[in-house]
Amino acid sequence: MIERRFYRVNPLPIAAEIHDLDLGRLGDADLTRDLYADWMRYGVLVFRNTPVDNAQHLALSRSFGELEMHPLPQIRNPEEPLLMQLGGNKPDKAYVYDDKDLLVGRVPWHRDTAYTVDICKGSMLRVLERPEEGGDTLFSDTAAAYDALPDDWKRRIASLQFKATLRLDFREMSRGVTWSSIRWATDEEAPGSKPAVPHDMLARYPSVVHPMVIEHPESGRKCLYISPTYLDRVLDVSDEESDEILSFIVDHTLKPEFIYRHVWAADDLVLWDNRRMMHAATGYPPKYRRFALRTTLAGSLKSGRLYDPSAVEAKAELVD
Ligand SMILES: O=C(O)CCC(=O)C(=O)O
Ligand SMILES: [Fe+2]
Repeated sequence: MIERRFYRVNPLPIAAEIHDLDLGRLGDADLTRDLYADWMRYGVLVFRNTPVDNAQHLALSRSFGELEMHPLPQIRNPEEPLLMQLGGNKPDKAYVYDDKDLLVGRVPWHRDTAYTVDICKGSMLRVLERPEEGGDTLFSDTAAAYDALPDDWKRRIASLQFKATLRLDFREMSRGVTWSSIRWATDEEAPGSKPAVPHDMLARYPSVVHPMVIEHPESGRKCLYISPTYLDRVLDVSDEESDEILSFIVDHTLKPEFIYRHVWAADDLVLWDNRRMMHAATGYPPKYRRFALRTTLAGSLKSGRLYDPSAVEAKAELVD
């Protein structure tokens, strides 16, 4: 454990735990500076045993930047729209993976809001109701993954760009999935689970383009900026080459040495740097409940552009 003025840090191979944070000091300039430096150092901060209410969740998040509402209005918390919510009384559609795992709330590898031009800077998640089984969150450190790439791969991808598109039906995802088959659960298997979001909603989010490699604006470290869940293809190469590059890079970033698995305990809060880390949710059996709230830190990288410049990016206010 490393002692800081208002908390202690326990560095893990990937990520670091924050213990004994003095919430009474929130907003204090020294505390904010220390926390921010640790966030940049470790990429993921796991605040253990830190019971917060919604106002404190927002206040702690604001120590790391300006907040924004989630671009998808249907997952904003009705009382506090700066919080997005997962699960609870509105569980996700249940899927059956590999003909055996019946799960809700599984989310394959991604970066938050990677289907927008301005990918968010980070997110802070708090799980208020935990299932008895599953419901873990995984993180991959794409700065460490970049550093470990062979030099010829670093050169090969240095100036490549990829196309990304919002997808909410997991059956349509291809990259970075960790199953070989997927189908919707039947009503007998998971009664009442709701269908995926309608396509007119998706049409409001035209495809975007991002660089494969970014230089982190604060640490200067290079990061593999891919977001497998929303990834369509690499631009300006053949289909075969795009597949070859993405298979290699996605497999590489998912090697165990770059991954932290967070098993949620009561009163945990987890903050990730969305520029450096990608993440995934393992999901849980639909007989259990899980309820989570998350803040989103506004993006500042401005790395993206619309794939089709004539498509106007729909603003959240336009959505009913
Ligand atoms: O449910 C989780 O553990 C993580 C879900 C997720 O991708 C997110 O909150 O951004
Ligand atoms: Fe996410």
